[in-house]
This record gives sequence, C-alpha cells and structure tokens, in this order.
Amino acid sequence: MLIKRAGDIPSSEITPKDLYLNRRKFLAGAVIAGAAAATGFGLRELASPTTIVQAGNKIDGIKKSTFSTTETITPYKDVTNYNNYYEFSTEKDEPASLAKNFRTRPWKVKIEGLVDKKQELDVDTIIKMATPEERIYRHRCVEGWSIVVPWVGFSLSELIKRVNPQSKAKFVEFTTLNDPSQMPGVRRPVLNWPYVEGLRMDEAMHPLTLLCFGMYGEELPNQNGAPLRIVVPWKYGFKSAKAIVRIRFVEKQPINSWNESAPNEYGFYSNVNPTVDHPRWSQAKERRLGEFLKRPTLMFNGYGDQVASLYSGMDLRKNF
Ligand SMILES: Nc1nc2c(c(=O)[nH]1)N[C@H]1C(S)=C(S)[C@@H](COP(=O)(O)O)O[C@H]1N2
Ligand SMILES: [Mo]
Repeated sequence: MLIKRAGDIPSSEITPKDLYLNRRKFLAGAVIAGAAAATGFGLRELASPTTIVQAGNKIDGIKKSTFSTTETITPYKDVTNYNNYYEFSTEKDEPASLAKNFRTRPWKVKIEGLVDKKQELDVDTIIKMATPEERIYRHRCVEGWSIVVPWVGFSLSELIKRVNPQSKAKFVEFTTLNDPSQMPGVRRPVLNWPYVEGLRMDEAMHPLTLLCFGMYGEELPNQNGAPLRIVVPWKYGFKSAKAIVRIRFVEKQPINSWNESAPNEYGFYSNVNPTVDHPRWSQAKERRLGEFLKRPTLMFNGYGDQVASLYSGMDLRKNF
C-alpha cells in the first residue's frame, strides 16, 4: 500500500486540520534538519520521508530463539524503506518501490559444486526443511548505520547438512538473481553482476548464520531480499546476500562482488571490527536507524562470545 504524500493531495482536499498537521510536520522537519546539519548526518537517516508499507503473508509456527538480542527492535517502516539493494537502485529509499512487483515465485535454488546431492530445490521446499525461528539480530552496515531486526528463518546448517558437502568443500558461495527485466540496477555496471558472496565452511555451519525468508513474523518484503537471503549477524551487512539462486560448495575462497570491485575497501571476511577503519571512514561508531546519537560499534557486532574462536590465530587487520 502506498501512503499518500503531502504533494499528492489536491488542494481541494486540504482542510484546516491538514494545514495544522502540515505546519507541525514542517516544524518537526526544521528541527530535524537543524540537528542533521549539526551532526553532519543526512536527513534520510533520521526520518524516512516516503513510507511504503507492504502487507506480507504471516508465517505460521515460528518459535523463539535463544540467540535473540533483547535490544529495541528497529521500526518496520525504517527497515523496509532504507535498503541497500544495488540490483534495484543505489539510493536507499528506492528499492521499496522499485522491487514492489518483483516476482519471488516460482523460485529455484541450485545446489552445486563439491556436494553429494547436487540438485535444484524449490524455495518452498527449502522453507519447509526446518522449523522457522525468530532471530532478533543486530545488523551493521559497513557504511555506519545499524538496525535490529526480528528475522525469520533457520540455521543455514540445516540445509547444508541435508545436501552432504564433500570434505574438499572449504567455502560456500552464494549467487543472487541477475534479471535486467526486473532489476533496473543491473543495467548499470555498478558491480560485476550477479552479486556474489561467500563464507568459509565453518562460518556457514555456525548456528548464528541464518537462512532467512521472513521478518517481523511475515514473509520477507522484496526489498529485504525475498524470497531467500542469508543473514550473518557478526559481519558487515554486504555479506548477507539477498535473492539467492545458487549455493555452490567450493575448495577455493570465492571472489565476493564487493571485494572484486574495491579490494582495498572490502575484504572477504568483513567481520564487524571497530578497530579496523574503512580507508575512507572510521568504523568505531554506528547510528541505529531512528536514533539520534551514535553508539559504539562492538567487536564482531557483539557476537564475539559465539564467533571469536573461528578466527583465533588470524590477523584480523590483514583478513579484514
Ligand atoms: N543481492 C544483494 N544483496 C545484498 C545487497 C545488494 O545490493 N544486493 N546489499 C547488502 C548490504 S550492503 C546490506 S547493508 C544489506 C541490507 O539489508 P536490508 O536492506 O535487509 O537491511 O543487504 C546486503 N545484501
Ligand atoms: Mo551494507
């Protein structure tokens, strides 16, 4: 459903109450603009001007997870109207509308590479493999903003153990849809399409790594990666690939799209690390969408107790 914007309403419909409300909005906007100027932070991060809310289908039988954070959940309208999804647009407020008619059924996912049970699976078969869980995770974008989202899915390991990877398989590669007829962003060479991401096998098998098909108790909105995405909460957001069509088990470390496009800025590991700056900005702090003051970024995004051991003995400055 599209919420009418002030500019869409004919003047004949405007009542004194609307004028009053618009004046209030204007005043609130002025306060936000002043605050944004004072902090050097963009307006869009503080208030989403356009709000598009899509009604999703409810997912039944979701169980709660002990992996969930108790931090305040980011409002749905922020999580669904501020998206990085370059196949649709490089503007964060555009995937919500541009992905509105994206077709997520029928949808097949190829299981390939060093695996005993190579096959093509229907997304609805995958979704039924295990009990859906709600996992409330922190999510930190490499650009400095963060969100807390009640994702719905189950551990990726549930799928991996059903397809029997071979012992030579050391990494998992995720390839996402590249469809110029539906995704206006892939007509431009912003990245070397399709978007590819990867994880080391032990990272992919870690119980926190989520195979995700829903959020806020409903099916994933298209702009958040429907029908199937990965969520890796201790890594920068770009590791969490949306709209996955192929999962391939490989011996060598996959070339992930962001590393390929800017190797000095984006590595393969991309573990959230406040002590390793991005070449163009500090990673020490982050802004939670909807909040005003920045908060410190935590090592491994706060998931160190669970995942630090995966990297013992590794130089995380070199393996950024
Ligand atoms: N296919 C695909 N997946 C993607 C991206 C993308 O551009 N294309 N952007 C990534 C980045 S940078 C982030 S921060 C998250 C954003 O997820 P969200 O919109 O659900 O918050 O998606 C990641 N997955
Ligand atoms: Mo990101």
